[in-house]
Amino acid sequence: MIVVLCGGVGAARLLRAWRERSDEEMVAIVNVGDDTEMHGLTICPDLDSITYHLAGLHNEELGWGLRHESWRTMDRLAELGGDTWFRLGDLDLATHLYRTARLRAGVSKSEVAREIAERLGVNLTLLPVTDDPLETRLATEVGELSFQEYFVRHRHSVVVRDIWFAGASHSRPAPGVLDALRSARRVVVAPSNPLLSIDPVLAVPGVLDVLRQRGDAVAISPLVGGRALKGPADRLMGELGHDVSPAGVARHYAPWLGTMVIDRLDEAERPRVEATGCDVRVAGTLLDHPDQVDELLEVLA
Ligand code: FO1
Repeated sequence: MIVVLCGGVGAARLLRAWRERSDEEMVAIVNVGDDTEMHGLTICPDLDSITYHLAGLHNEELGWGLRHESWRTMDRLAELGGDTWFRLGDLDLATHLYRTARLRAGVSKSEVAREIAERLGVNLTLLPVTDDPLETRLATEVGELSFQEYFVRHRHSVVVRDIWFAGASHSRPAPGVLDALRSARRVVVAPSNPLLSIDPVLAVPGVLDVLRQRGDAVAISPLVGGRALKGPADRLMGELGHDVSPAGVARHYAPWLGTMVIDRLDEAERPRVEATGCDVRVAGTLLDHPDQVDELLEVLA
């Protein structure tokens, strides 16, 4: 069995490519620090991004949400003077309505994620890293923000001074998370934002211990040619004093990382990454060509 530590879209694309090429059992352990409440509804963007991608229902242009989406509810809400900076599509709303009702009925987030994935025909196990409250918070130049206020409302363009995961220290791993991490043939860290997507997963007590004991996790660098594949990882790493390079990511993961996969474009970075103490593999990591995907999956396998 393969376990993948996941944020949103970058992880979703990797899982989709992998699922298309392999029958091996896969467990995605998913960040919940981006989860939010809007209009009384519980939204889990990373769980939903992965579910929608694997179901083939994702919205390619937006990079989030569902394809063939419409926005009549948001338009109406705007007419009423409601808050519409975080846009919930008419179809996507069904997911949030379903999830919120189930949570209110006392069902756990992980069970609801399983139900939604099953109904949409997703054939891998999706586990939110915890069922307990865990919220990514950011200290920024405009004050303290939730993840979605930073990411969507401020378009991740304000300077960040600190990041923390409220509730993490009291949270428990969701059922199955630690067992999957212990028994996996391979643990892979998706090319997700290290500070915003992977760190909240690592902040759940028990996760880091298993990764340290194993010492063999394989991470794919989310930085290629000094830039993030998507989102603000490059900017954020610089703002928070990290080296904005695969070596900076490897150093951040160093206490538990076994192997770092860097993109062919960054081959010259190999010695700097190796100096952090991990093995290095070089492959095309952009998942934009079938041959590259095959090669990357071979490296990860
Ligand atoms: N991203 C945006 O840029 N604007 C939005 O209005 C927005 C709404 C939204 C609603 C549901 C959902 O599951 C995701 C949504 N996202 C939106 C994406 C989300 O903010 C981020 O992509 C992830 O949290 C980062 O992984």
